[in-house]
Amino acid sequence: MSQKAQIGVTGLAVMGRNLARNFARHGHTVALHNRSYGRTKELVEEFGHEGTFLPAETAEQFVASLERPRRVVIMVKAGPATDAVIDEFAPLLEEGDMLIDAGNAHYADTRRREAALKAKGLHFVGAGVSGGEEGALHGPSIMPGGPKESYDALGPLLEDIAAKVDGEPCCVHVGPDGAGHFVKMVHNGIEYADMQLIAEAYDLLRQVGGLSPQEIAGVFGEWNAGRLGSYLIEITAEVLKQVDASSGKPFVDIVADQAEQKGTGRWTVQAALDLGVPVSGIAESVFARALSGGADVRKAAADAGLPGPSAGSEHVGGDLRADVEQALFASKIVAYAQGFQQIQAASKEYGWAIDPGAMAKIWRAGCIIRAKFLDFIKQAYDKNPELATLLVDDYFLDAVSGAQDAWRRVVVTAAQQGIPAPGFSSALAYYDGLRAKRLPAALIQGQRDFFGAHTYRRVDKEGSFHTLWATDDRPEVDA
Ligand code: NBP
Repeated sequence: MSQKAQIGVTGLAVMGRNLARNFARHGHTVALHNRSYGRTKELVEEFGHEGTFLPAETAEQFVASLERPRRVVIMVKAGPATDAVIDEFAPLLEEGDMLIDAGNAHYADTRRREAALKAKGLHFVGAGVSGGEEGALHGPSIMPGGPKESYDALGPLLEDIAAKVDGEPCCVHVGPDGAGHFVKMVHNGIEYADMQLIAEAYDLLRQVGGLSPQEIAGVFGEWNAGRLGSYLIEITAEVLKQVDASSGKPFVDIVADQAEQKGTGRWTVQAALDLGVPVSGIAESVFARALSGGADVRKAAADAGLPGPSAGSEHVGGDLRADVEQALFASKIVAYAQGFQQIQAASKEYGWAIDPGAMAKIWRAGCIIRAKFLDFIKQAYDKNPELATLLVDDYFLDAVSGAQDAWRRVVVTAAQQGIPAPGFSSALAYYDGLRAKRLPAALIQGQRDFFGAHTYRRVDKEGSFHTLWATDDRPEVDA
């Protein structure tokens, strides 16, 4: 074969197909492969005019059509399918060739695959890709991990097809082995938290403020022009405007109120538990979806008539809309602060040396959480890459200081009116926990020492101590 492709894509369902078209539209010759040839054929028939494609029926033909070092993008169902594809292609590749897993793999799988392929002289790049099918076609946010040297050969192609902000690509080498998929996972976790907070804001405006979905769409439209401006706020207004054609009712009223999940939010929380990072905003959003989906438990509660507050009370002390905007912004800051803290903790744990400001930069377009707000996060980490938490950066400190009275009023109103607002209230509890001079953790240490002789540290001298409790026959010790 004379003509060679700069990049190949195997796995041509909706995501792979659009990524392949995106590469081709940017002038790259793209080798195509799919387990079943039908999808490959379809792509060439429908979109062959968009660029230069080299369709292959077999893995061998596909590999032979690629220039060296070979760059093979895998875009198949995450899990065993990815391993099957790696097992098929690895024996056909040569030293220095690259396998790029652009699916939603768990970062631990990526670490395992990278180590195994490194031993064979191959470069394995776990690349997070966000933006769904539209993003894949028009410019996703791309979070590639893997060896730094593979980025030299791969980065320019990925940067070509990535979303751009002021000409800058939303793609950067995140860090070695599983760093890219880890960051993509946390991106999705933050997305869960963002969506939950927006949903709580809607619920309060509707239930307390008595606004209709159309009116709330207007409120979100206004907010979108301000500091909350983001893709998720924008689409929320669109969803709330929608009227169901068959019933004439607001669309939001005819949808079953049981949120589903594919699992990346859950992975984020599981990883955070292992790292000991309190991502309460993300966790509450995952649990809120689980609660909504627990039809049997919700029915049992409804059947038993679990009582709510005896009398509803008005929102007191401020304008509800303005207060909810403040609560939403402050809670969002907390969720992002927690997510970035998780990225920093993992970076330290695995030696990834991730630049948090660069993550904020590549999330500014192409991905689901794209927002104006990310510019401020980037600036905060540019000023201080070691920032312990975003909450202490001047911009965010000012924002939460300005929001906190309204934020507290909103949480009070939600509690008094019996409206669940786990995102707003847990974010506020986290904020108060961080700023507390003394936490009741001291009492927990006492309890632990009492029942398990786990010892404690003192505020006034160094060392570990155990107290001789009334029921204890061990002596008081400086352990
Ligand atoms: P799917 O996740 O639906 O996977 C379908 C593709 O996987 C087809 O090409 C299929 O081949 C291939 N495949 C399967 Br299934 N088992 C295989 C095996 N054992 N060996 C070889 N190929 C196999 O596709 P998608 O929705 O395009 O998503 C692709 C990846 O991108 C996933 O990891 C997904 O999580 C991720 N992602 C998706 C989105 C999105 O919005 N959809 C967004 C971001 C990331 P076949 O045609 O022969 O059945």
